[in-house]
Amino acid sequence: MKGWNGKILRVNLSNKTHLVETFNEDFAKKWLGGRGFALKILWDELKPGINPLGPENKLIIALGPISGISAPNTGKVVVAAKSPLTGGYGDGNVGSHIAIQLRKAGYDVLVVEGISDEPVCLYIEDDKVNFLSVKEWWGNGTYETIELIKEKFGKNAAHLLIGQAGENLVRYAVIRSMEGRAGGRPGIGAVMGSKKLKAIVVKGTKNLYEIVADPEKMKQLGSQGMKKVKELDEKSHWTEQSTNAILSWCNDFDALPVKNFRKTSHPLSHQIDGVALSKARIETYGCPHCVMACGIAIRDDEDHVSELDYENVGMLGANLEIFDLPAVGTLNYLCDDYGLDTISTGSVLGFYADVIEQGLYAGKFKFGDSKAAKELIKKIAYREDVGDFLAGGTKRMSEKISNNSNEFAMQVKGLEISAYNCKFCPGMALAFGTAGIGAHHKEAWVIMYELTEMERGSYDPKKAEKVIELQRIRGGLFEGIVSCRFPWIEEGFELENYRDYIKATTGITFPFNDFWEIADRYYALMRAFFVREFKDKWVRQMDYPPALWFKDPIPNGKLAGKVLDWRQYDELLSAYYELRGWDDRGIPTKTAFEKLGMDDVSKELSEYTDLSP
Ligand code: PTT
Ligand code: SF4
Repeated sequence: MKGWNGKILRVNLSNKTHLVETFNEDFAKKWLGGRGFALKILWDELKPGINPLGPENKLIIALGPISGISAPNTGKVVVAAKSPLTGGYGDGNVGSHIAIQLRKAGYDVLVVEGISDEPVCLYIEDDKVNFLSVKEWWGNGTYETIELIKEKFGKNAAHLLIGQAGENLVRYAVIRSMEGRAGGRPGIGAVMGSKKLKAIVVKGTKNLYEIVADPEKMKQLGSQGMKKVKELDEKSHWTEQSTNAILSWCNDFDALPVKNFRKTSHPLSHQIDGVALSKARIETYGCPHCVMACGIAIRDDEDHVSELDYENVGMLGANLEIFDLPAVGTLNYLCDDYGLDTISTGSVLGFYADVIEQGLYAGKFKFGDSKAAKELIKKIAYREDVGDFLAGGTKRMSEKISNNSNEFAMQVKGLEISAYNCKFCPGMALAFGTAGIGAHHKEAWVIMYELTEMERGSYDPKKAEKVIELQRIRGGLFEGIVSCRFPWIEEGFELENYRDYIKATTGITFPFNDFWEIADRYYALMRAFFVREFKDKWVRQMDYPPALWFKDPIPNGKLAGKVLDWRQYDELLSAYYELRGWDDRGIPTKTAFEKLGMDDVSKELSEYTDLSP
């Protein structure tokens, strides 16, 4: 087999042992890599109902067949586990040198099991696995820990690590890496913390191209691709503002989250938009092998260097009505240092200010108060006072507050919605509703098409088709090959390039339809995972966005009064299910599973719920 090492390194932190398992080409072709490998392992090995923060959960770090290879933007890894935030399958995509080093160490997947009796750093050097006691690192923020890692292992050591939020089991703690890289929104950092695993460091010495089917071809394609993406970026100037270019666009189209998603634009939004960010830039950060580095860092109001992406600015800025870029920079820096997801943190604080304003909860926090937001972020990371309550995420908070507060807790399946306000975007609302891990824009960013190429307010089933098309590309292909999707989405670097890379690395020609079938397998298995966990509590309504988008119209501007319509959303959801071959509860039918070669999943799921034929 070429393209994959064919090896899974399985490490047990409870008894400090490890073993190496192999997989064959059939497995690799069926699941491709990254998200696919993680999903399949977690489905097969986790008993339903286990505590995501207990010893039975497993932390997966997974590569794809091109991650780490010298080609555009391949320095990415998938991190995954059963999510402590949603209770379903959860994952994230992080830029890290681990993409290169784990491959050079000879593995495609690292599975971490058990719980250590003391804080450890897992240090992998080819076939040597070291469990290093790092009691003195426990309690440190991520920036200090990265410095300690560099001191101990050298300045280029490939790492993944957590901050205090992961240690204290905040349900939306992320895993961090390098300057400004973070991933695993559904609490994968808390899973790492529950295992007392402060950091993972990997060094490998094998030749990266040893497992490549046609090394010369791959090197040639890789360097041509890097040159091409660089040229495309020079023409598009996308990296001048990077992801934050979208902020003024969302504001102009009434799709910006402002004041816990109640408003859709704000007259001060220009103070935190892409132009403002670009002007404030003091440094640029990027992932390994990136030729269009998108991380714009500014000096925040406490003199830290803080890297800001759109989601961070949208959720910690506009959503909290904080239109002061250095102040937003500080909130972002704190989230990075403690290892908190910025999207969920912005949503939790927005919801908290909202329930206080509505008189549903006693507290002093108000929209626009960056000083208080700073204090609250610290309290969340340490679970101090009200921070313990906020650390559960908006769904758990609303369940405790009750009084219909769930209507404006901005989440789907427990995962907080990212920074797109969909009061008048039915297609994007469907994308959030049906994203495999809960409300994440990474799967189907249909809003761009909905606002530019489609009739915006329409519930045309074509929108369901588009959502599936994008889920296949973004949530399937890019999460399976494990490479950054920005060259494709932002610079127009064609998908054919990735098909050619896979051919050169694995020797296998995957027609696009094979990629889409693999992607459909991911979506069927993510859904099966949720259904197996929730059993008879699984209902179609778990694919609904919050009621606010249906009940609370856009307050002002040219779209004043616009809001989503329940009946039509429900019809659009039915169209989506039909296209996927799922029943009207949103569960794949036996036939759909069979078509994807997943009879085993269908059989097991039948133990928990009646499947439609
Ligand atoms: C991603 C989510 C995003 S998506 C952002 S900004 W974005 C937030 N970033 C955070 C951060 O920073 N610090 C922090 N403490 N929390 C954060 N939470 C939020 O996490 C990220 C880039 C970006 S920037 C995006 S869109 C693209 N995402 C990709 C993806 O998902 N898959 C893929 N194949 N390629 C992608 N390329 C782009 O990567 P999650 P990163 Mg992230 C500081 O992981 O859990 O999916 O959440 O990984 O290395 O930081 O790169 O406007
Ligand atoms: Fe990383 Fe941004 Fe480059 Fe993608 S474009 S690889 S997210 S720096």
